Parts: sequence; C-alpha cells; structure tokens
Amino acid sequence: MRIERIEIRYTKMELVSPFETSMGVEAHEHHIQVRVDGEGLTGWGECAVSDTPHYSPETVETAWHILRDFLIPAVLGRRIGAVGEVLPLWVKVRGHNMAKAGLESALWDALAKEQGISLAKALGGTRDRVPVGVSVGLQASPEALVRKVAAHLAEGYKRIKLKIAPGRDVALVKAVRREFPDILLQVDANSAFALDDVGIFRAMDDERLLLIEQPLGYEDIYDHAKLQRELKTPICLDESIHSAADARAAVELGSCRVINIKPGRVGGFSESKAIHDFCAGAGIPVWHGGMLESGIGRAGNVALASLPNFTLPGDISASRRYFKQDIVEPEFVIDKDSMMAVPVGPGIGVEVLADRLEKVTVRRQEFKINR
Ligand code: OSB
Ligand code: MG
Repeated sequence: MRIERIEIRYTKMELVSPFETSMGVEAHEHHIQVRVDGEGLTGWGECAVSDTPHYSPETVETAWHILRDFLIPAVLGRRIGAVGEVLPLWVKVRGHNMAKAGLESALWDALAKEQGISLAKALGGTRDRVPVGVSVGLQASPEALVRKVAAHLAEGYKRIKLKIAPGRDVALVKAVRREFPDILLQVDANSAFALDDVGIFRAMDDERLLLIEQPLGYEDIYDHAKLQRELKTPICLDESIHSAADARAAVELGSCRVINIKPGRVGGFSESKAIHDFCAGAGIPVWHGGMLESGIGRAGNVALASLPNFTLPGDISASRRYFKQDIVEPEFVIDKDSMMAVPVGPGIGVEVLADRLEKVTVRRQEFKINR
C-alpha cells in the first residue's frame, strides 16, 4: 500500500470515574489517534500517552512533535508491503516509543486490511477470546476499595489488580483478601517504593498474590533482582521494560518472573511480539497491560493478547469501565468467564464512529503527499 495521507488527532475523553494511582489522579484520557490512508484503505492506531510525563517521559505534546517532524515524514508517500519495512526508517529516532507505537499500529491495521485478515491473525494470534481483568485505582478508604472490588466482581471480572502507594499498601491488600479469599488478585505500585521497603512486600508475600507489578524505580532492573530474591511472590515489570533487550536483561538477572507488555511502552506490536517470543522461550508468562485506551487502542490490545504466551489475564476491561461512550462500534464487553472476544473482521475489526471521534477531538493535523 502507498501511504497517501496521515491524520493525527489529540483526543480528550472523560473517564467514568477518576483513576488514582501512586502517580496522581486522572479524570480524562489525553491520547493521540492516528489515521493512515492509502489506495482506499484506512488504518487506525492509538498513541497511549498522557497530558503529564508521570508514567512515561512522553506526553501528547512530545508525541505530536515526534510524529509530525520525524515519524510521519519518514513514511508519507512510501509504498509499504509490511510493517517491518517501516521500522528501519525510524532507527535514528531514539526512544519516543509511544509516538512510534501509535503510527506503527495504524500501519499494522491498514496492512492487515489490505490482506483481508484480522489484526490478531496478522500478529500471530491463536485464540478467539482472551482472559481479562480490571485495574482498580486507589480509593478513599479500605472499605471503599472493598466495595469497588465487589462491584467489579459482580460485573464478571475474575481478576482484580489493586493500585498501591506508600501508606496505602499492605492494609489494602489484607482488607480485600479477607473479604474475597479466593479471587485472582495482584498489585501495581507504579514505581512508588524503594528497596528499603522490602518489609512492606514481605508483609504481603503470604496473601497469594499472582504478582507484584513494578514495585521499584521506573528504569530499574538491578534492585528488582535483589527484591525478587527476598520474595516468593513473582515480581512483574511494567515501566522498566522498553524492549526485548530489557526483557532479556531482567529475566537473566532474575529481576522478575512475569512481564507486562504494553505496545505503547515498547514502541509497537513488532517489539511486543519480540518480547512475547523471547519470554515464551524463557518460560516467562506475559500479560497485556493497559493505558486506559479508547476502542481503537483496545482493539489492538485484544488482538495482541491473543498470542499464545499471554497466559495471565490482561488489563483490558470493557469499554464501559472507562467511558460512558466509546468511539468504536461494537464497544468492548466481557463474557461470563471474564473473557473478551477477539475481533474477527479485517484489521482492528471495529468501526470508528466519525461523529464520536469528532466530539472528543481537541485538535487535528493532516499530512498529504504532493501529487
Ligand atoms: O501501570 O498499568 C499501569 C493506567 C495508566 C498508566 C499505567 C497503568 C495503568 C493501568 C490501567 O493500570 C489499566 C487499564 O487500562 O485498564
Ligand atoms: Mg503497571
């Protein structure tokens, strides 16, 4: 396909309830939606950045800049047969993984549509539904958290992730575990602790957690290895893993026993697959993280999560857990087994609703070839 036109849109979508983590509180999602057109085909991708550099160093503004000035000029007007041809055009751009992933995923969608296959099939997915869970933000009190967890269990979620932060840690885990002795439970600290806090993690080591996600520094691999040696519960890395090379370092050092894959954090689906494949060979289970994506990004997440080594439930919840109204149709739902169906239509397999997208668009820019 020849890339004839690319459009980027800054979208701002209100969450059904504010999401609090150790990094702060978010009431809206600020992302960039990327649209690629050529030869009658349209591909969509989502750049899962934020308006703040609190999870990753990237923001909407840095990703906009990198897309506009480096990534889009490198592909516009080119004839692309496979996404693998695009990545060498970007090798000089260091970092900016979320910006790369937004455009890379739109190209995956367009090229899957060109072949008439689903994105899941194009990526090597092997399953038609994937296990999912829900990520629960910090609440006002342990009692409020228990109520929130109960509500999600009633909605059908069978795996609960609790956000933790200093001073809001062991007591939350114990309160939820006491109330729900048998649920699949895990925690995510978003890098809020230090190695000296090992006592806090020892105190939750007997709570039968599936994993403890990113307890220490957001670039750290070394201290996580020391912490993992002190714990029975598997550590899972999120923030620290930006590439398959990082995954190999973490696994070889013993820094984690599980890895969270987010295409945005690692620069797209191609690198996600490389991490998935490395982990499969190393006996390390992976699961799909989330960045509170709209239906555009979520469709890609579900497709990627259909690869065989995504064995743990993903942070891929129903559209309604995030937004009153999604920008795609059909919206994403879960079934009675806490599973989500993988779209089967060409590419992302969902339709982007033009009027809904327009309503949440803050600004847009179009790039076209000169004929
Ligand atoms: O650390 O997994 C995280 C959301 C924003 C930034 C970081 C994280 C999260 C989540 C949300 O936990 C997961 C979801 O999309 O449901
Ligand atoms: Mg995380």
